[in-house]
Amino acid sequence: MTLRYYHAEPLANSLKSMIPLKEKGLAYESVYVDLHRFEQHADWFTAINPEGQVPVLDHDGTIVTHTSVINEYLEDAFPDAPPLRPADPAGAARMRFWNKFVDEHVMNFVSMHGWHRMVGVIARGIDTGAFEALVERIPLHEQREKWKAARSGFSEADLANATRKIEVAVDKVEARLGEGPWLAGDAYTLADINFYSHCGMMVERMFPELEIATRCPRLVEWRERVTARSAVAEALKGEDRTLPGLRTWGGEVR
Ligand SMILES: N[C@@H](CCC(=O)N[C@@H](CS)C(=O)NCC(=O)O)C(=O)O
Repeated sequence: MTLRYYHAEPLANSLKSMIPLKEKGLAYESVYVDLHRFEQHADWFTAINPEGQVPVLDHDGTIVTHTSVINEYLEDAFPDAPPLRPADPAGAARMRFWNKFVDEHVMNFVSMHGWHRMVGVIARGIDTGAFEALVERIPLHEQREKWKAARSGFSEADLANATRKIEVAVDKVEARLGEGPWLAGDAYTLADINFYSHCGMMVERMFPELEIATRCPRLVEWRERVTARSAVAEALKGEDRTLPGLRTWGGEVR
């Protein structure tokens, strides 16, 4: 049995499926895809994932893409490994409710601010002709538009709306954590990993104006519990080739 995981820096989507691999103790070959060099759009990579995005899981030749799909695939393909999905239908439904919430109402909004601050700087450093040639190679229409928007700068209205979505999300999670220790109930699940990777781990650093420490004390305490897990600490040690000044997600906020 071989598992190969194609990924970028340990944050957002790349972190979201790396944590379950570590939590389950599954040995895998790690293939770093350098997004700063646009390797995700290179022919060798689009031959593996025609959508030109990371992460990708290759399990004995079965290619699985999209993090929520990868994570449930791991649950089904490795039933003897420590589970991250509740066994009872109600618990599994609660976990999927939160996964859907993060995938649809959180991920893209935190991502927009990250792209505005980081990818925009990279994109503006490329001259117009070279940039147009790079954009032409991007398979997904939405990603082409996102690269263009990052280069020109997202509109103030879009950024304000994204911040509003994040405010709603942190308040919703804070309220939920008043009912139990983890998002789906009594057990740590894929839902916690999802919210942590896309928002929880960096929301204080990226959005100091939200004053998370006073506004969401339960979220902060939950974040500490997730960070303290050895599988999470292991995943966070992964390679990070982001220029230090551009580390809006994992480190400094510009
Ligand atoms: N829905 C996908 C989203 C994947 C995604 O947005 N990946 C980003 C990295 S976090 C990417 O590959 N970005 C590079 C690009 O689109 O050019 C998933 O859940 O895996």
